[in-house]
Amino acid sequence: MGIVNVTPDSFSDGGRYLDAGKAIELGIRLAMEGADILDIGGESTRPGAEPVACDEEMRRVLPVIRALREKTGVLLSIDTMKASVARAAVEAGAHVINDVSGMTGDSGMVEVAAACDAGIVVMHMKGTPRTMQQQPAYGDVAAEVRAFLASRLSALQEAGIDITRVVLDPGFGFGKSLAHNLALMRSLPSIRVEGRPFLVGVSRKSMIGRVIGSDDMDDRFWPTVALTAFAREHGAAVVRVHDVRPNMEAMRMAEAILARR
Ligand code: HH2
Repeated sequence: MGIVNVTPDSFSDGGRYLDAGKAIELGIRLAMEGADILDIGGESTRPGAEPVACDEEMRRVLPVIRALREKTGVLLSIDTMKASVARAAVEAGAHVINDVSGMTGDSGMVEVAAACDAGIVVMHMKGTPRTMQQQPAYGDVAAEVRAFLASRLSALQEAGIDITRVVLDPGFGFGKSLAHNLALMRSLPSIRVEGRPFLVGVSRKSMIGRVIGSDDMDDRFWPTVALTAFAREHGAAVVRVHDVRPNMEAMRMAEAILARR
């Protein structure tokens, strides 16, 4: 899954693709590099990020979705916590709804998901982007994340959603310390629920900067690739990344070793 951030303030590429033309070019390039899915977002979820108004979020993402639907053959995902943005994005051609609040942030989101046949990414987050990194605390982080994902899966099922549409995401960096993120990565196989596949999003995240002791975004490129291979080996079906080609190749290598493609 290649990341297309149509935002001024994303943590690693804010402002670079705010212009629709630049975002579309990026999406086309990532598709050519081998992305199977493009994740298009118009609101940063970095720690402390300010919320974006619904109209503005739609203004950013809808033209990009429409153009990428026309110009690429890959699946398109809308990265949003707002039901109205998700609905408009699906109408514009998005195939997947990726909601970092696990469909808890907007009371209308489950209804939107139930009314269409889009794929769904359910992610765990503790708190909101504004507050989530203020000393997150857990008893057993893996058990708590698993319990949340299981409860969301049940809620979606109760709303009439076929859970084979759902991909689960532990939410790396969303209300988690470095120790929590590392524990979750180690525990991936044990937090699987109902056999649903995992999406892992660690690309360029600060957990990498902390381990390698650098704040430079460029220094996070290779550790991201290493994490992709690790995540694939431990059961991730989708990795959400800024740099598609090297991460896709890392996945292919892990798959060749595991011979389970
Ligand atoms: N991470 C980010 C955004 N959306 N969605 C899922 N499912 N999983 C993730 O780990 C995830 C996500 C944050 O990364 P990015 O889009 O690069 O930054 P920003 O939120 O600042 O735009």
